[in-house]
Amino acid sequence: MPIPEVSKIWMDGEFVDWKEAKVHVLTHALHYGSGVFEGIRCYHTSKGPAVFRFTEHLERLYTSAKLYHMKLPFTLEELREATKELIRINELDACYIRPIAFRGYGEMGLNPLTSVVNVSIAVWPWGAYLGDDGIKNGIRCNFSSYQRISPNVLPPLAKCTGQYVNSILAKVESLKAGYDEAIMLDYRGMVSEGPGENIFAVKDGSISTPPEHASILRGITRDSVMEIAGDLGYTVSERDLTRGSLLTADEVFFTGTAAEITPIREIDGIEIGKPGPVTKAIQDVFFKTIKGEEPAYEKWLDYV
Ligand code: PPE
Repeated sequence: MPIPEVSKIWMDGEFVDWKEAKVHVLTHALHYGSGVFEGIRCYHTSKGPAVFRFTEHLERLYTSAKLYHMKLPFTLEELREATKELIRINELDACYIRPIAFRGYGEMGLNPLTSVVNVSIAVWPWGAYLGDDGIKNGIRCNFSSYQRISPNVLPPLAKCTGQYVNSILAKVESLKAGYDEAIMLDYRGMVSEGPGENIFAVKDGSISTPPEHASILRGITRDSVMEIAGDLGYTVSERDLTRGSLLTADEVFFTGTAAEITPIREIDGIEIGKPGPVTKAIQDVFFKTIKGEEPAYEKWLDYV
């Protein structure tokens, strides 16, 4: 589906028309993937639009930039304000927010340090990433033949544009094989995550998710789900999961800003089952939270 156009995009401090938000074809990041980005959601609440865990997302943008030796020419608060103003200008009630900082036009060659750092923020309405039906009834996945990038190849905890070619290969392989999404293993053969989602398994009422050393992105939805599940009284552990433990789990689900909480009902032709009670209980609290209907998690909403 084409990106739904809105009126303005923020580029290096200016609000420019959607159609004019362009970069030069010799932009460094286009050639070498030298950009860092975020994916954030703003939700409709009775008190107006609210950005979910905005500070944590912006902090992760600066963490990614640090790992790639990039100094952003804007402060976190400037980016927060620019985003809010952009949402207001575009009169959006709910949207996806895509900030990106990238090495721009100037010099070619692998040394990025001499290239300018450009920053832009775009917002647009974006529905369920893996489909409304996926959120309700679950999706079908396979184990990818592509290994997830490992810490000494590229830093998995950075959201760098170039790193996503690994995710793209896994995703396309899955789609061409008739699945909805991939599950990637790490360099040790342990479960890592999806191309753009963290993963959780439920067994006998206990919840597990791969730890940071399983080459994951430290997901903010993952963190939210761990807190919600703990508050619901479930045991949540960050531990290594084998392929077999995932296939024999009672419930498996993905988390992510785009994917929100999407149950997985089948992996490699093995039935996991319909979305189960633990997944549904967490989904229920999560979807109330983002609508501003859970006072305990109001702290995660930043009103526009
Ligand atoms: N792992 C990866 C590799 C990843 O890209 C994401 C987010 C997550 C885990 C979940 O992290 P969080 O959003 O903080 O809960 N993926 C973003 C980009 C998806 C895309 O297709 O683009 C997102 O969900 O916005």
